[in-house]
Amino acid sequence: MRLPGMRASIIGPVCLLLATTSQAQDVTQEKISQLNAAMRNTNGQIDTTDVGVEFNSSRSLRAGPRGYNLFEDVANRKKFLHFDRERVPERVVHALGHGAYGTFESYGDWSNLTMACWLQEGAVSEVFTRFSVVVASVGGSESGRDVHGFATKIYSPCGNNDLVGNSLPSFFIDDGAEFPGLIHSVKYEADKGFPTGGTAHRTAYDFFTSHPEGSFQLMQVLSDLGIPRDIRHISGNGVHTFRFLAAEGKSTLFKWYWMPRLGHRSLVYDEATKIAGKNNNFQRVDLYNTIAAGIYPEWDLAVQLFPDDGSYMWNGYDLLIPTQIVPFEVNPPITLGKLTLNRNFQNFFAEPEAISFAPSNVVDGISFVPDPLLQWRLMSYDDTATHRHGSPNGYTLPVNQAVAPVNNNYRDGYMQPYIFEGDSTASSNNIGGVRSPSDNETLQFTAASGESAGAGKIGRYTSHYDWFGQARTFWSTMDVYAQQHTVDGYRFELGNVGDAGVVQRYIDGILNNIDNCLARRVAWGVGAVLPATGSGPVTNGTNGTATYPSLYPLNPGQEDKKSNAGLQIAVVASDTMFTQEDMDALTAACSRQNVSVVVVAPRIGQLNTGVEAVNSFVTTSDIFYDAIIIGSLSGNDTALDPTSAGFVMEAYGHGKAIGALGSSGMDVLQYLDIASQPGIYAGAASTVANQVLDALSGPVRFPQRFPTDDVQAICG
Ligand code: HDD
Repeated sequence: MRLPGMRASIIGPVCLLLATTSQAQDVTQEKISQLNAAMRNTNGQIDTTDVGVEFNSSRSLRAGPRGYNLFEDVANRKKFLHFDRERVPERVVHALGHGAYGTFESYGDWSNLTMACWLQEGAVSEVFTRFSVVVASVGGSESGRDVHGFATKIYSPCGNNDLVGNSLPSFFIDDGAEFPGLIHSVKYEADKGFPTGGTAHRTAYDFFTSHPEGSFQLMQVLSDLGIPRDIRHISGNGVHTFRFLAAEGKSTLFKWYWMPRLGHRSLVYDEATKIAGKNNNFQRVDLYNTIAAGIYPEWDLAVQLFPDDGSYMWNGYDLLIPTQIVPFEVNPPITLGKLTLNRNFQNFFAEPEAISFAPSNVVDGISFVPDPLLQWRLMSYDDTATHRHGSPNGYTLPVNQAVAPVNNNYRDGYMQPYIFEGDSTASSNNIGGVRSPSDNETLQFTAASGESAGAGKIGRYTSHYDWFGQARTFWSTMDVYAQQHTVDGYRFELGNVGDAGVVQRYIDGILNNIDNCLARRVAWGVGAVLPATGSGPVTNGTNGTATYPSLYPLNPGQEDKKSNAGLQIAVVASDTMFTQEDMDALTAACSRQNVSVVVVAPRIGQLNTGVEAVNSFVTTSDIFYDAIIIGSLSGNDTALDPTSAGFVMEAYGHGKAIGALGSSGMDVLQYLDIASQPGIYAGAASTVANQVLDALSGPVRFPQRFPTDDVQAICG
């Protein structure tokens, strides 16, 4: 398997000894049995109170058919008492999320690196992955521009191991003490209650202006990487450096990544905002439906390795700074195993909502480094889970339970579900309670052997490094279309900040330190003062600014050919447009690549042509499809009705592949005045289907159609 943006030769050893299907079934069954023990099936059962007394909960107890309700309706009062408390606090960040179960399979024996049991030869573990967006509350839009969370709980035989990462490889701040301030600033403004779910406002940019270390992260969010099509096409990034511990305590530092086998796909901003309004659940629908259809997304677990000499430095890269990354081109990752998501949850509240992750949940063989962002995370997640579950016993909820045995003296507390036998409640003891492991039975939570606990004078330290360098590298790596989208991203955000002082400070203090032309273009678009030409660095491709293709996997040609599995193509039809024969030809070509063909017409149901329309122009919209095909027109028609034409032209404006079928195809495209543009195809159904499918796995979009700045005029 080649990773995006990498040469085959830099891939590390991939032992293809894949776990057998039966092993995967066993670990899945083990977790399912645990979940089943908690399942309740009320289908067809008689309604009862919570103490098992049958009653008709749909009618009030009243003093006669026209009389007052009686206080004595104790059963219904109890029902309300429960209903009024059905909501638990939403997560303070990453509140909006969804997820699925699956498996993790180790590609081989990684005992040279780590004792972690889920990374040994043939190891297969059940997992649950939750995807999320950071800022929006529950009920917000999954498609809004934001970092996406990618948290995986590995129910391994040696205990739960959580990998809690994001869709982007760096972060906004480098010290966890600033996290509450960061989150306060990006959430709605305290005195107004808006905007919810976005950073295009004053407090956010005031924070960003005074935190230049986050300039690289923010640029990534404002590029198309900040608006992924769905979560099957994002990567997961651990961001920090972590520590592997092998036998004898040998320490190797690592950074981890989930590399999507489907490649990366993103929206364009106009689509993202429209999807947010028309179906704010688009991403969870995509995951749920593809898994239900047997199209399982997969990611490779890749790690970059760094020798641990106690300095936490590698080739000039500071491994304790989470705002900075180590490009794959300078430290190629190796792939250790594969994550597959293959099973939908059964109950949204009890599973994706009730699950709680913590980067501190690691097994023997994985440990931490003194990165001050990570160190605060090691405390914050369990704390917030305790608040959210209203109890420290959240780890006993079925979705959180380890499949490994859990034996300890964590006793009592709100909603303790277990009845522990015996009188011993202390470790260690001599009267028959839990037994303490001997030193050679566990190494957990130890650092590299010989490392000292302290590293200098006690103090509150600020790191000083080249805050703008990696943002500049990212900027230089994007092609001109991606740069234009990112400029528009800055313009949208700064154009909504509403405080000219903050806007100017961001342009002069941050953007102009990254690239003078970028700063001038953004300033031009938002009516700010343009920084003087040459007052900031200029990256024009000739002055040696590094570019690393792996940083921007959306550039055309940067990835391996993408799989189209789970994508959707809309066919525009009507009572006189499109034939069943063409439908059969399209379906035959598309189903080979697991792509759905959805017929959209003025009304749902069977059309006069015999074709079945599953969506109408009222129930759906072009933004939900990856490409559009126009059915053949009957007779000598060449003109599309305005609704169909609007449907096609919006997709055209979003850079999507467009096909037109039959002898009318080319005429219709000429009528729409798009016939000579890239990504436009006309002809027989099977030919057009293959051209559109090729476009979807190749360039994906045709950004040449998007308007671009006159860079020469703005930057000189
Ligand atoms: Fe965090 C949730 C990822 C920094 C404190 N974080 C949360 C989730 C993800 C991340 C994916 C959602 C988990 C879920 O689905 O339940 N967070 C990250 C990454 C970070 C990061 C990749 C930087 C590398 N986070 C970070 C810091 C702090 C927190 C610095 C605090 C010091 N994060 C939290 C939290 C949350 C959380 C407040 C809210 C809900 C939860 O934990 O369970 O504890």
